[in-house]
Amino acid sequence: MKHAFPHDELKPLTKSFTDSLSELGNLKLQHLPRNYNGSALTLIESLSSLVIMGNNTEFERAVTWLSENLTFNIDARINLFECNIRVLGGLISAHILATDSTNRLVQGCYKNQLLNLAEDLGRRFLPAFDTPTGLPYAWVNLKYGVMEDETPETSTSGCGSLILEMGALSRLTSDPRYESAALRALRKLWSMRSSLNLLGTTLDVTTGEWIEYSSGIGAGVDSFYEYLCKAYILFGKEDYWRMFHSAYLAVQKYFRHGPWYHEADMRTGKATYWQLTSLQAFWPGLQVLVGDIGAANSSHREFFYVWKKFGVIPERYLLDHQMLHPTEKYYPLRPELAESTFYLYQATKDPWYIQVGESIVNSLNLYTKVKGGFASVRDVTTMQLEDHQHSFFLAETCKYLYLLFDDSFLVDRNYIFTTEGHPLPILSSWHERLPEAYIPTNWTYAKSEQQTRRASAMSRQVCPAIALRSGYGVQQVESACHIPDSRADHRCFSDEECGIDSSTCRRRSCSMAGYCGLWIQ
Ligand code: DMJ
Repeated sequence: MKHAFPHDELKPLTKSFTDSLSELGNLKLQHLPRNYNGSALTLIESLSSLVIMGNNTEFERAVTWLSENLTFNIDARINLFECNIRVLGGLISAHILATDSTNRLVQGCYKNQLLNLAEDLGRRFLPAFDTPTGLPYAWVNLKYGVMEDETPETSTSGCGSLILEMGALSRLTSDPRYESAALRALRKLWSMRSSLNLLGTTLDVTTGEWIEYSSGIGAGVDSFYEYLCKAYILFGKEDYWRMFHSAYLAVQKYFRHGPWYHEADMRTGKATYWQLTSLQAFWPGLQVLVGDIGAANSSHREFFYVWKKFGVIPERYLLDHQMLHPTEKYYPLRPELAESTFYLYQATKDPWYIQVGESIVNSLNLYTKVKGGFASVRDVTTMQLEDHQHSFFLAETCKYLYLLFDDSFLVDRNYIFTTEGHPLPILSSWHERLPEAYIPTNWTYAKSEQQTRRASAMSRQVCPAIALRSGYGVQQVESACHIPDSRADHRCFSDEECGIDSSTCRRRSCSMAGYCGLWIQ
C-alpha cells in the first residue's frame, strides 16, 4: 500500500510499482497501453485475503476506494484468462464476502458496488467469445473489444478455466450470458479431446484446431482440470464430473510416472517432455478434493524435495537429467506448493504438513523478504532477486500459508477456492443437487486428540508402526507412502530395492526423495 497503491503490482526492491495488467500472460510484451495508470490489481487480489485474515477495517477501506475509483473503460488489451481469475474472481468473491452477514462488513454502506464493477468487466469480456467456434480469443481490449489483427492462438487453460467466475457472475446478476459463453467454450474444448481423452496445450479459436499436441498438467493446461472438478463442486452438474473423471483418469494413465507427471502427445499418449514445473505442484491439492490422498501425498513429497534442494521451487526441473532447466531457474513467489500443503493438512491432519508450511515460510523470509515487500527469485542457484511481487503472492501464497496455520475462516462455512485462491461459497441455490437446507459437512476434524498429537511418520522418515493386517505370516504396516509394507523402517534408494509388491504384484519404484512408491503400470 505504501509504495504501489493504487497501481497494479509492487516493485519491492525499488519500492515502486508497475502497471502490469496488460503484461500478464504477454510474454513478448506486445500492444502495451500508453495512458494506463493501473487498476489496483494487487488490492483487488488482496480483498479475500484481508477477510480471511480478519482485517475487516482494511477490507472496508479497500471496498470503498474501489467503489469510488475503479473503472474498466480503459484502452488496455488484457489477457482474458488472467483478468478473469484475478480481477473478475477477486471482485466477485469480495462482493460475496461483503454481503455475507457473518462477516459483519461494510455496515450499511455496501450497495453492490463490487458486483456492478464485476458485471461491467464481464460485459467487456463477451466480445472475445464472438468466434466461429465459441472458443474465446486470449486477448481483448477492455474499451474497444477484440483487435482486428488479434492472434487466434490461445491455451487450453485460457479458454477452459472461466466457468467458475463467469458462472458465479451469471448467478449473481441473473444474466445467463456469462455462464453460457464460458460453458459453450468448455464444451467445445472438451469435444476437441483425442480418443485417449487427452487435450493439447494451444489451439486456434477460429478453426478449433490444435496447435500444440503435447500437454501435461502444468502451464497452459493446469486450471482446465481444476475447473472441471471445481465446477462440479460449485454447481453440482453431473456433466462436469463426467468430463473431469475421464480427464483425470487419462492424466493418471498417460502423464503419471511414479510420483511425477511428464508431458505426452494427446494423439498417441507417448511421453514427450520429462519435466517437473512449479505450476504442477497444484495437482496434489486437486487430488485431495477428489479423495486421491495417497497419490497426492507422494507427489507433494517430491515437490517439497525439490523445494528443499534449492531453497524454493524452480520454474522447471528436468527429470530425465535431474538438473535445472538452463533458463527457467526462477521462482516468482508462486503459491502451488503451499496450496497443496494446505489441502493435504486439511485432509490428513498429519503434522508433517505443518512442518512443510514452516519450512516454506522460513525460505520466503530468508530469501525473498526485502524492505519493500517480497521479491521474486530470478535464479534459484544464486538467489538473485527480481524487482517484482506478483499479485498472486497476496491472493494465494500468503492466503494458503495463513490457512494452513489458522483455518478458523473455514469453520462452519463451505467454500471452494478459485484457481487464484478466491473463495466462492457452495450454495444450494446455485447447485443442482444440494437440498434447500444444506448443512456443510466437509469440515475436517481430527478424529481423536491422539491423532492430532501423533508424531508424523514422514517427519521421522520411517514407516509408522500401524499394524494393518497380518497375512502370509508377515505383519504388514502402512509405509510412509501409505502403502502396505513389511518393514517398519523401509526407505528405498533404488528401483531394485523397491522391487515388486508381492501382495499385489504391482511394480514399485524409488522416488527422488528416497521413498518407495507403488504405481499402477
Ligand atoms: C496463478 O495466477 C493461478 O494459480 C493460475 O492458475 C496459475 N498460477 C498462478 C500462480 O502461480
